[in-house]
Amino acid sequence: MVTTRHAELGLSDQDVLDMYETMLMARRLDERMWLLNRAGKIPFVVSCQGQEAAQVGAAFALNRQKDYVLPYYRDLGVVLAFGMTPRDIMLSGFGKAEDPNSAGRQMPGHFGQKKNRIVTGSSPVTTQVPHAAGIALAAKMESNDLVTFVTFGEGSSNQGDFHEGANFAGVHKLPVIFMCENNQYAISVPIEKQIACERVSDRAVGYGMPGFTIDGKDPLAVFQVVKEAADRARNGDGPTLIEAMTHRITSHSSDDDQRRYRPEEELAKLQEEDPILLFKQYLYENNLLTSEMESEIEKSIMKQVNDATEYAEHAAYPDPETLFQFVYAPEKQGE
Ligand SMILES: Cc1ncc(C[n+]2csc(CCOP(=O)(O)OP(=O)(O)O)c2C)c(N)n1
Ligand SMILES: [Mg+2]
Repeated sequence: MVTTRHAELGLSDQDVLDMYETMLMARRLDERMWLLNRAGKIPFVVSCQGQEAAQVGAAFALNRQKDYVLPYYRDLGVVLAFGMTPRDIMLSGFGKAEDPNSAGRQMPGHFGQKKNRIVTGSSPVTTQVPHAAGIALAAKMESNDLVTFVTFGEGSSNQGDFHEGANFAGVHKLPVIFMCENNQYAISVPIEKQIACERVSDRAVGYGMPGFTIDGKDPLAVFQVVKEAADRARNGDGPTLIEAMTHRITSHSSDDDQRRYRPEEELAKLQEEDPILLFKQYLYENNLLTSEMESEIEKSIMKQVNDATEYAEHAAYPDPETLFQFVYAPEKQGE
């Protein structure tokens, strides 16, 4: 009998189909956001495209009923896997009152949803890293069997917050998984102008934790290394630094044009590096997906994307009366 890679990792056929659907949902929502932006309907997009395998592979390796995630702005795949809905995502894109992240205050990509243990982040990159260490410290002090999972770009791994958070987690052996989504650009700055060492994962040794660089185009490779990191964290063996190598398919954001700084040949090759197409190939090769199933999945996803767009476009904006909500503590009676 031939064993498949996913079966060896303890994943069922349905698990990998669920992974694929989540990746595809992230992609289709993202593509819709660009259309809406170019049509002048939503102000801003920051994309997950090219990084879905790293995000979904990692999220599936966590305990999605218990663990805490501290995503960065590209992590649509992570937050969908942790329970955000297409409507939630679109409500955020349109800045509507029902947006679960910030009730329409924040730019899209600032994910946060208490019920799904998605911890809100700030616009200054990497501030989520010390927060992940802090939540892991609380979990350890309370003997709470949870892991925190925090992501960031490779450019952001040069910020002080990364080094402080990683050092603290290493010293105190905290249950944190640090995952750098290395898409090899920080806006227009290429990797060779960002770091002096060869790999971001080389930094792990300085903080007393294991470090791994893996193919972030392969959700199964990411699943495996994140699962092992989560097992170590739950066993009291401390944090892990993972570097998932990815490609950024789109411009940095809807306010950027990557054709001005990335060579044409590099952009032309992105199709070959597309994790959705690569994973689809795996599913076909292992007879898990047929063309009928593929078109059913595609249809069902587009139905949800259309529903979410329609719902969010017609939803109410926040009432201006609520402007100061979540900014100042409410005035107490009699003061
Ligand atoms: C502290 C801080 N400096 C600069 C910025 C502006 N900024 C936003 S995203 C970004 C690039 C980050 O690149 P990287 O960490 O590689 O993530 P990527 O966008 O490539 O996924 C910069 C410089 C910011 N938000 N915060
Ligand atoms: Mg980057």
